[in-house]
Amino acid sequence: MASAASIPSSSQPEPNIFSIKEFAKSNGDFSLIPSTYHSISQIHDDDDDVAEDLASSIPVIDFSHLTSHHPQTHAKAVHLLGEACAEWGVFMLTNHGIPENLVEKLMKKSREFHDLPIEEKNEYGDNKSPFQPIRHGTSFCPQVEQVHYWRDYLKATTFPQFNFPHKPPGYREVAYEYSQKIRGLARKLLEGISESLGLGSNSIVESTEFDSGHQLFVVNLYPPCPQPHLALGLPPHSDIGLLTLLTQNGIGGLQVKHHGKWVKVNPLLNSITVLLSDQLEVMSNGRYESVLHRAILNNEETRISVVLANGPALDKEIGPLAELLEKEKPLFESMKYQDYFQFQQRSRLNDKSRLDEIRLN
Ligand SMILES: O=C(O)CCC(=O)C(=O)O
Repeated sequence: MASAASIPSSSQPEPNIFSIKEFAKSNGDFSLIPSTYHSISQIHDDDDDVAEDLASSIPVIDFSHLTSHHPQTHAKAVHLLGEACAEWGVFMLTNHGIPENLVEKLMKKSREFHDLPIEEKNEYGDNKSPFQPIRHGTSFCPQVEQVHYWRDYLKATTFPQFNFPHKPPGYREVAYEYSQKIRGLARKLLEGISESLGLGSNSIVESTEFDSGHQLFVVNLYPPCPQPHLALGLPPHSDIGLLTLLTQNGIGGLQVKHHGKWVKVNPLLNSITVLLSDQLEVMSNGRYESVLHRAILNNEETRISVVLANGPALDKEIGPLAELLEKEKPLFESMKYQDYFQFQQRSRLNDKSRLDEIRLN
């Protein structure tokens, strides 16, 4: 069971924290965070610069244009999608058809899940296997980290088998509906992305066996942090799958790296943020890069983000698409998705370190 540790001073050992939410709750009004959460250097680093002016330049893709039967409208949307993938690796998806009230219910139930007594959440305690179907835990992988991150998570594999907690009542049903809808969106986006690469629309879907592909449903909770300038919710990293689709509870915190600067993502109302992930960088042979992103904190409000990582089938070996290799050399080694997934989930989150390991010179 999670024991609520008290704030450390120099003479106290660092606390062993099982849930940052419980830690924050049981410590009341504290103003200093444990030093094991100091993930941002106090010395100003150029690498940390935020380009305020670029936030409004994040591309917007209208899903209804992408699925339009009008050939010119569709072709223009495919072109814009290709530009967004090549230049940003992130975009906001509008007119996607996911009802607003479904997202509202999802956020409400996600909050209720994280508000359950710790004993109930511990039923899903992360046993360190990335293939455990439902996992609850804190930070990213505390066993291998030097510094920890100010977030708690629920992770569930929701495809090809749907796994999800039965508590709070109604959460499972809402999550099922949402996960199905997100898969549909991801499939259509992958078709558009294939076309934007000059390939047949089914190229990525077929070569990844996407219809039996893996989907990881992640519910992040970031409690208010008294020293948000010192800690991070999640450090810079790229995601493992093909496409990540993200929604949040109206509280900002996501930043993406663009041309060496951090850019805040301020999602348009009711939009879904789409992040290009590592398997897409591999398959496109580097034409479309996965986007480096991080979660920053605030000291006032609890942030929740619901993040669905849509990947290939776990047993599928993924490498640059054969059609692209007719004219160019492969930039990445091929690897089974399950090996990539397992390694990433059990390592320290660190930029694009996993992808760098399969990059060919
Ligand atoms: O909460 C966010 O905005 C980012 C979440 C994220 O990067 C992740 O879950 O991998």
